[in-house]
Amino acid sequence: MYTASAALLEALNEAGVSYIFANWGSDHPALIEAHAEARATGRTVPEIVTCPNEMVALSAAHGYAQVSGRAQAVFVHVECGTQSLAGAIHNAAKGRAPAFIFAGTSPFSQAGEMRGSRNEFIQWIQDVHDQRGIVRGYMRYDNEIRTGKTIKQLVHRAMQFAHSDPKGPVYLMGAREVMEEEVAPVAIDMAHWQPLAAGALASEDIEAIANDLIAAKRPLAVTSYLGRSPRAAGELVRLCERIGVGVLESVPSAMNFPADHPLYQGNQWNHPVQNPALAGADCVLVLDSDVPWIPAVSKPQDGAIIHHIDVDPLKEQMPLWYIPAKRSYRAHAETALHQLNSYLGQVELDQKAVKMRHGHYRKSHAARAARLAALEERGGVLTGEILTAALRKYVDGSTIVLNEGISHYHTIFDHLGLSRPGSIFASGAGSLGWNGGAAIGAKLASPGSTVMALTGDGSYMFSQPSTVHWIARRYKTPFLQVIYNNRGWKSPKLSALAIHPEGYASRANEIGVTFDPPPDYAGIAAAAGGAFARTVRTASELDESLEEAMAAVREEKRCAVLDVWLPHL
Ligand SMILES: Cc1ncc(C[n+]2csc(CCOP(=O)(O)OP(=O)(O)O)c2C)c(N)n1
Ligand SMILES: [Mg+2]
Repeated sequence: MYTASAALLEALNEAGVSYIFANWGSDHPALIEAHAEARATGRTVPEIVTCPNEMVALSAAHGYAQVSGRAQAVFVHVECGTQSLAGAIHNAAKGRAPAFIFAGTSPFSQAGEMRGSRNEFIQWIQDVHDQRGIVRGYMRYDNEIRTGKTIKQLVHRAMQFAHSDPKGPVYLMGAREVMEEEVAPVAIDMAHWQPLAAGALASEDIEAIANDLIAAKRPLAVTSYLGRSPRAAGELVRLCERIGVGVLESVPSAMNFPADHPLYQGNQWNHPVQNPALAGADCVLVLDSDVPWIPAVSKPQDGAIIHHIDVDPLKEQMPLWYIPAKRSYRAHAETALHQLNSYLGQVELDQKAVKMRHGHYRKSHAARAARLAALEERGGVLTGEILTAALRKYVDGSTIVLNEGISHYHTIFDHLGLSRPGSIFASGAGSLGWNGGAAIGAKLASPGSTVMALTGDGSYMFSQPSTVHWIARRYKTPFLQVIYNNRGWKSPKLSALAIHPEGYASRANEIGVTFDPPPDYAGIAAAAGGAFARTVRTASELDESLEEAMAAVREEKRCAVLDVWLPHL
């Protein structure tokens, strides 16, 4: 029997989807049957990963896409499962991660008119007015599958949206009767369904940007997510070395520029002070950034010339967004930087000026490196800096780090100091709990890599660790998870104090952000998935615990969770 559901699975296979992160329900009999039939008859279909929680499912697809660039499928149950995707929807949308989401809908017939008609009480209750509306504000594309006859074209159109800049999640829904419909096979030529070609700069724009950079005394590039296309970081290095451009990462969600490069000037988050590199720059090239600076606390000097190249320069998902750019360009960073480098290859540069720019940035880079090294010196207290420096020893050429450290985001970027494209990711968004699912996805996308998920204690709880560690054992995706445990939510406390530094909250003993006594975080993972579990309360326990945890991941191939107690928030 060849149904709409069989066709959907075939389309996913054609689109290169390897995994379906699935949470099944009464809307899915046709898909379950089609998948089982494909398996029994030897047709290739994506592998099903059973996900007891939908947020974890979409986070896994998010992590997979970050590592591989490819959308995977997430199957959820009608509007209920759609809602359970929860904040992972925000993360995939804001983080521009491609993902294909399918949900069934309540059957539209109730007297047995068609195969798939209602036969369970819940199908009346799950009938809602606008299921797609639940996620519409976040999807690059959403549609209802109304017939199985064109289902493959709809899947490939959705995938084209998902993989075209600005990338992101897409949503299709289909009722049971439609998913059961028997259809004739449709042949698809994948050459006609590729993502849009990368956006490039017009030739006069290349010249204008290059000339402003060359004319500047202190040119600076600011970026957040350019490194998601691995070759873009190399192009940025070439550009910066040729002219002497410093690089500042703002709220990075990828490895954008080698941290050990003398032109690297660090990364900024919610630091409540003016960034000196930004203040000193007279020409700023903003490349792929949602928040290049926070103008109320830190911004470029008045009169600085700003050029802005982005896959999404209008920030179409952000109602309020502007920077004082001389010009903004919609282009793929790797392509645009390659164009700029080709142009610069034919231009004679003032080598004295280039040398002076390099000299300035080299000096501030070295001063920063010394400041960071001092923070890693071991005293009695186990800090986030010391923990991260200890972790750095275990990072090799195939390690993928996922950073959901929240108030330790910058500590992790600073003290890991990574330089390989693709070696580190953050969610790129703001709904906590991405790291656990993302670690599963990252490991599935790159089985040969060592995956490290570094998380705040609050973010560990948000990540649904019982589901994550059950999946990780079942599907053999071992990773190291390190909890930066400050016994609660430090960030909301910092937010309150930033606005009300002398208020009642600043003097209160309890403002609802602490977790004392905390759960046995590592024990949750051990119970759910047999993870190696260890709580580290002092600096003296750190090295041995890390050694054992890494051995559990690399040799025993099981997850390890280290709950590391840092100073109380
Ligand atoms: C789903 C979700 N709920 C709530 C928040 C608000 N929030 C931002 S940071 C934070 C605390 C996170 O705690 P933890 O991971 O321990 O990091 P810490 O701030 O302690 O470093 C919270 C609750 C959020 N961003 N996302
Ligand atoms: Mg915390």
